[in-house]
Amino acid sequence: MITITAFADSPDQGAGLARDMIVRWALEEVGQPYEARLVPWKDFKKPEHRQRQPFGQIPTYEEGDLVLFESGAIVLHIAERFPGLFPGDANARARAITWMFATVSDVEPLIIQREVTEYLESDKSWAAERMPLVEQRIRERLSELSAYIGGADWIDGEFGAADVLLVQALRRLEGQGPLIEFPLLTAYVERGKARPAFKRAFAAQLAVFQRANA
Ligand code: GTB
Repeated sequence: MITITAFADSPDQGAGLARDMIVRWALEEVGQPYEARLVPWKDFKKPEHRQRQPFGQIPTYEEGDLVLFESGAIVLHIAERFPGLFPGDANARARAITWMFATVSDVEPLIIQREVTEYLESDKSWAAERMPLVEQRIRERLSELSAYIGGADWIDGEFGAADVLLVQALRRLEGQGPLIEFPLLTAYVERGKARPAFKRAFAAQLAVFQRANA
C-alpha cells in the first residue's frame, strides 16, 4: 500500500492547494489506492518526520522500502511506475518531463513570490512597490503560457503528469487578478478540475479538513 503524508489540519481551509493534493490527484489518475498519514503541525519538524522529508514538510510518499519527498519528483515516480500519466513515445515523455520542470522552476516560483509578498512582506515599507513588479512578472509568464497552450486541451498532447503540476500551480491564482486575464488558462484549469480523478482527490483532502474542524 502506498502511504502519503498530508496536513492533519490544512491552512488552505480545504481548498486543495496544499501539495498533498498534487500527489493525491496523480495517484487517482493512475488508479492506485493510498493511505494518508496526517501530520499535525507540532510534528512537522520532529526527527521521525524529517526522516521522510528532510525539510520537515508534506507531502511524502512511501511505497515498500522507497521513501520520497518533493511533490514534482513524486509525480514523476508515479508516472514512471504506473501507466496513465506518461505517453508511451520516448520523445513525448521527454517533453512531458520538460514541462514538469518548467512548471516547478519557471512558473510556480513566480506565483509563490506573490504569496510571499502578500502574506509575509505586507508590513514592509517597500511592499506596495514590490507587488506590481511581482504581478508583472507573473503576467508575462502567463501570457507566454497562454500563447503556447492556445486552443489545445493540455500542455503537450494528451493529459498527463505535467498537467497535474501545472493546473495545481495555476490554481494558486484562481479567481485572482493575473489568472483571470487569461481565459485560455482559466479554461485549462477548469478542464483539469473537471477530471474525475481531480474530484476524487479534492474530496479526499476536503474530508480531512472537515473532520479536523467538525
Ligand atoms: N517543494 C516541496 C514540494 O513540492 O513537495 C514544497 C513542500 C511544501 O511547501 N510543503 C508545505 C509544508 O509542508 C505544505 S504545501 N509547509 C510546512 C513547513 O514548511 O513547515 C504548501 C502550501 C501550504 C499552504 C497553502 N495554503 O494554505 O493555501 C498552500 C500550499
